[in-house]
Amino acid sequence: MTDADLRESMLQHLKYSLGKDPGHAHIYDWRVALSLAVRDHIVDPWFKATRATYAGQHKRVYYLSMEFLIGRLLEDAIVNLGLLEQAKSVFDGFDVSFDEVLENEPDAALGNGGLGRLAACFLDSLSTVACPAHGYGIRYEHGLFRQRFVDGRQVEEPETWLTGRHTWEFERPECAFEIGFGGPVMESGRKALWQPEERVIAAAHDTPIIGWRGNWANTLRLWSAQSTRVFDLERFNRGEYAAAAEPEALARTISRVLYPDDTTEQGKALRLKQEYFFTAASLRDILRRFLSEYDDLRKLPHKAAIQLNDTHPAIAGPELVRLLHDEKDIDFEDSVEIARACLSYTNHTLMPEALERWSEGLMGALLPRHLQLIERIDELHARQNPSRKVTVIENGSVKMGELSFVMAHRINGVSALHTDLMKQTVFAELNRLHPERIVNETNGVTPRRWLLSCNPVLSSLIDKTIGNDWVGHLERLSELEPHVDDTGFRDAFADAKAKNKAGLAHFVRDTEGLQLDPEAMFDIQIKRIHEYKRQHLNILETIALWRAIRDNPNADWSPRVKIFAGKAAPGYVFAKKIIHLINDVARIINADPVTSKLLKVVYLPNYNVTLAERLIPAADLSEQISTAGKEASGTGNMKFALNGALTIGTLDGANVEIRECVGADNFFLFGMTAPEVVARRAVPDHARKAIDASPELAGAIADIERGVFSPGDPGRYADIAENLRWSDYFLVCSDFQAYYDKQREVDQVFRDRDRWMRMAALNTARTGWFSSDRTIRGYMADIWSAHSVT
Ligand code: 26Q
Repeated sequence: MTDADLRESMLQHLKYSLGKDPGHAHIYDWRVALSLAVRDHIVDPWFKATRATYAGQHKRVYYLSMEFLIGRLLEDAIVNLGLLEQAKSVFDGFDVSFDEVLENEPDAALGNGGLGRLAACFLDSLSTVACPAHGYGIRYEHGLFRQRFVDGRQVEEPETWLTGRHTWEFERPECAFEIGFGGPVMESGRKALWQPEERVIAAAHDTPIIGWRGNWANTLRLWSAQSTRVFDLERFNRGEYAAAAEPEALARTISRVLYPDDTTEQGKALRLKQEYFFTAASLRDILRRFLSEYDDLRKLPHKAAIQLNDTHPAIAGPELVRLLHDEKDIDFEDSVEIARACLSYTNHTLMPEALERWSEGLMGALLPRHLQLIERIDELHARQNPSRKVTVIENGSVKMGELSFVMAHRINGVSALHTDLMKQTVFAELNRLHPERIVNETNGVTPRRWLLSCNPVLSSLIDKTIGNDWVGHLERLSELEPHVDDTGFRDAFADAKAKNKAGLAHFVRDTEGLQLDPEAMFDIQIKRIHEYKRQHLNILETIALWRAIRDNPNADWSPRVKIFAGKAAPGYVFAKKIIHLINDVARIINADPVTSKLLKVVYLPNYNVTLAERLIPAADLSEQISTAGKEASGTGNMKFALNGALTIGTLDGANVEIRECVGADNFFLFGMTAPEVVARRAVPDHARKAIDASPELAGAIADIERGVFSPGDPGRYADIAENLRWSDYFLVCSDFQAYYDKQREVDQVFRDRDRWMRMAALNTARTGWFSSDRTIRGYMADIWSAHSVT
């Protein structure tokens, strides 16, 4: 496709799809016109892929996820189709900025964090490796809330990604299913007949997902909820306008908004409705597609692999059994076997409070037939495994992790450490019964978005050095390794980093009005705010460093910029306090004339995929400092390392494997290991002991308590200080000194810029294994028995 073709196609869309004359077109119009022109180029490979899958009767993968944190799609599609140069030159021809056009696209923020972003990377990789697949999820009207700060406090605002035209999707009015809730279960002979009392329609919306080089495209099918009744004309005619629209509004609430919690908001009926709504619609769609080609449902496992992204779609187990047994008359035990052979489950957390449970009361009220089936699944499992006692239902609640486990033929963790801990802790008993079921599939990230597009300067250096094959074969980055000894390469690598840092400094100046020294170390922690992720450890170290600089301003300090970004769940009071504290600390430190050349603190609001794409390429240091044993994997850690940032981190999640890949010399390790964490917690007064042993920590906490960062309101952070002193479950105090000391070592190394750049370049050269293409190939081989179509 030439520049002229793209230009022509875009002008056609501007005129005929948008009804705009180029002279009157706004950035929005250009963006939509370009998106539609690009989308046209996805349709043919998309059809080709669908036809090839039908023709070859290939097995399909179905990825069920409550969240797909996609971000923007335009640049991704352009890059994957190889149209970047053409698109740039088209806009050079008009007086329109291509960057502004790209930036006009809203982020599709249909996810909370890591789990949702992983699903989005998997979609990219499934298409890249030409694995026939569908993503299934919810078409939320409102994605994750927008975050603002008012006097340093987080304020949430609704997100509105669908106000303009959603250029990527195709509505499928013909593809709709009725989904039922509540009502009684009748007995008719030996058959159970569920008669739901409430019904909503799940309507399909398809987005094609194009893979690298445009060879294959899969479908992301998102369901939106609609009323079975349009509106009540009789009531309307009586003048009851609001009441007339009520049934419609009620049905739509199901797909109205993403739950903004990334642990579990226990027991919310609407959340359970969302889970069943999209899972049931997806399964009906899967069976419809299977039955359009085959007639023996017992063969379903040969043609469909259904992956549950965490327990959120766990109701798929009983629902599939219900469809097979109640509706297709297959024997109960056979139905369970068939369902299990199709289903597999990915676990993303071991924290007990984050494991989903639903009360039998709520489950029975909304999904009465499923509750019965879960009881039978429990009985069957007990009968087949009489020696041991594990049940899905316990003390009046349904444990979704156990349900997913017993209904899945494979259960996977997301990093080596996490999978081991899973075997030893939450699923120890079930693992003894079914030792073949648990496997590890270490997470990965798509190199298209997380290196090629977000870091064009580094990408072109890599292209020049080893050619451009690495984008589809990331392990080829290892070919950079011999060049790391070449000063010319190291200088070019350092230049790329410097350019990205200068870009970020401009951005921060424009958006926050803050001047950053681009020579300073950019030290970045970006992720959801959680006590286990320990942003408060980072800010305590920042305070301690500030105090040390003030005590000795003329010592040989390494200038640093501490950058934070991330959202807190609206109901997570402690996390919101941490945000407030960081903002307060930033205000005081940035205004200190003694230290301001050496230390700055920035909290960027509204962290999202797009902001991550800007920050990660500009990082020198990546903060991955969770309490060991708590972070299942992390994926930000991989993106930073790939983009040539060094990690300061604990032996947690995938940090362990990253360190093995890059080499211990190129990773700043500190802190307790997972078993040491368990032992330390048993030490009485562990926090007080750690504070007593560290004057730096004691000083930092005392400053917080004296109101140094909240003048006039010294009690503002009393609860944080108290938590640190008296409970400190996440062992911030116990790890503090090791962290502080390691940071001073980081300072030392950063002063030797050439040594630092060598380490940074080795991080890029040695992290090719963390491509999500590798992860997807692992799932295909170990879990799905699926194959690429070539
Ligand atoms: C569940 C029920 C009710 C309300 C909310 C939720 C909910 C929503 C999102 C529970 C959990 C999540 C998200 C979890 C998550 O993002 N986990 C992260 O998954 C990543 C991908 O595997 C890992 O890298 C991270 O370590 C893990 O924290």
